[in-house]
Amino acid sequence: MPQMPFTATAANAALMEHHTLARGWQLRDLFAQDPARAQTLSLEVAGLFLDYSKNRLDRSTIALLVRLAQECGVEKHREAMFAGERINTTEQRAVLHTALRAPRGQSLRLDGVDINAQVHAVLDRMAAFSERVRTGTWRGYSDLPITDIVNIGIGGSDLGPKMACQALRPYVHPRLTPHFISNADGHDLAALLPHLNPATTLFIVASKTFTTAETMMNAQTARAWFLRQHPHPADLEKHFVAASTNTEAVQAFGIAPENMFPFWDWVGGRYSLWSAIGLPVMLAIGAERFTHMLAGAHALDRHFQQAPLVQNMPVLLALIGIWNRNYFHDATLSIAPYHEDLKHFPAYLQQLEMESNGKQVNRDGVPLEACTCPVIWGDVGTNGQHAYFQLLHQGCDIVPVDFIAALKPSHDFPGHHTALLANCFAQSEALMLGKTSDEARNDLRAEGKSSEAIAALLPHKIFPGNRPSNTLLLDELSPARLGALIALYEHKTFVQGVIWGVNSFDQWGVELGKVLAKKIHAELADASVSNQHDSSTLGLIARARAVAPAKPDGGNISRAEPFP
Ligand code: G6Q
Repeated sequence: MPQMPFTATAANAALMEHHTLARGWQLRDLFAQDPARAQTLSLEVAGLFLDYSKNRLDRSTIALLVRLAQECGVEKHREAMFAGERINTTEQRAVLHTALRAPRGQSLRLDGVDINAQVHAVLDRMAAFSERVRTGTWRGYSDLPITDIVNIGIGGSDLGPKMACQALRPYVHPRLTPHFISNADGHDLAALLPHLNPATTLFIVASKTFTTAETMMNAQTARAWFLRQHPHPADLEKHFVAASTNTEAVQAFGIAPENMFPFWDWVGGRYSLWSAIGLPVMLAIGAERFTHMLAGAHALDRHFQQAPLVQNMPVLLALIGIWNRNYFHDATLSIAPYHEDLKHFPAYLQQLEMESNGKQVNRDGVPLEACTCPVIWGDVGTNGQHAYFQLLHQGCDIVPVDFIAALKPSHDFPGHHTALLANCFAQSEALMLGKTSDEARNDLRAEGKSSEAIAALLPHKIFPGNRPSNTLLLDELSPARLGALIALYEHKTFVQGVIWGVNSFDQWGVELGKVLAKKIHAELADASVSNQHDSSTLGLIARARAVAPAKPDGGNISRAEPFP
């Protein structure tokens, strides 16, 4: 049966009508009319507290949005995902990242294979390896323990582990420093390698396909650097391991099967943190804490599967996003973690949501009428306040915000954390309340300004308010809470994908990027190659050739001198 767009549901018609009322609501009035508003429009799950009361909605809006989710078959699709149906239809793949965090012994078979046993066998190997590295029994070629871990991967093979290692940095083993190299741009490797001792460095080549150009280039450069300083290929095995699904390519690179940690095609790149791609995280925080992260995510999985839609945190987060995007037409969503350790979280969500739901056709390939994923962006508070928050308060576009904070800090410097939380709460309050002309005038009078000064300044001091936000509070930023937080957004993304009608698990735009540059790369590397291009592209190629005459790519890392 062809897929029905959400715009054709009865719930959408009711929501459109409801929106004609809701768009006139003022949040400050809604709060004044209902003292229990925050209590009604909030919930707590797996150590995460979500207050969604500062959105332009009420309980009747939520009821209609839940109807929308039901009419779009969210429950049926959710069951299909957890059961291992091939819901990634363009690649004919199951989508089972939830199986990666299911406790040992849960029965889950895919094509007759017990994937729970497979998952735990790899987790056990990762744990044993991590234990050896962390205790120092895994030694480099000069019999010294490992001090630096360099993850070479990109996209889904980079953003998750990089975000998690930063988020959990208080838990990182004191002898180990994780590094992440992703870009084709050699500047990153050139800056890092001179600071590394090859004898105590472990490289993880992380690539699901083991064919991604950037990763392969960086891995080859790292390998060449290692061999230049220690010309003993037999010792590579002490310093290079892989996380991949492609055994042949890993072996061809020269990494032995026992140093490869596998995963499976039913794990999407951006959902792979929980698999062998999480190896740098496990090395950094230890297998036990990694298990806590998995358990936090699993707690959220169970909640997502079992809680009624109206009390289901990822479903609510998704529906609020749909309300903002498709009814209020807000084109972006800002992520504002008030926690320095979550500084890579906006970039992680950017990939999760935009790569999953940045689509223009539905699962049947039919062009969509309604908009899909908003632009996701953001940075940590309070830094954002001193930069782009101006636009959030007084700009022409309304930008919904997800504020994220942890109640307990992991440091004990007096005053800092209270100030941080105060800023976080004050921003969402100010965005919601705004400042009326009367309030602004009173403030200016209280400052002793003259009538002329008040008249001149007043328009600048008015804040429209009524700007929506969610606030997510974690009791602390522990491995378990981080796991729950990530799973929350994964399932939010899934629910939105179902309602928009897209396949959230393919990424043809990424595949395009993987082939596009090849033609021009050949022309830059070999002046005798020329293809047809527009005049702009030809001009750019000519400029690049004029500065750096074409030469075979060998990678120039002359700054990477041997460790003294
Ligand atoms: C994620 C995408 C993409 C992918 C990278 C790296 O969902 O598919 O970001 O993770 O392109 O791919 P490899 O892991 O295969 O190197």
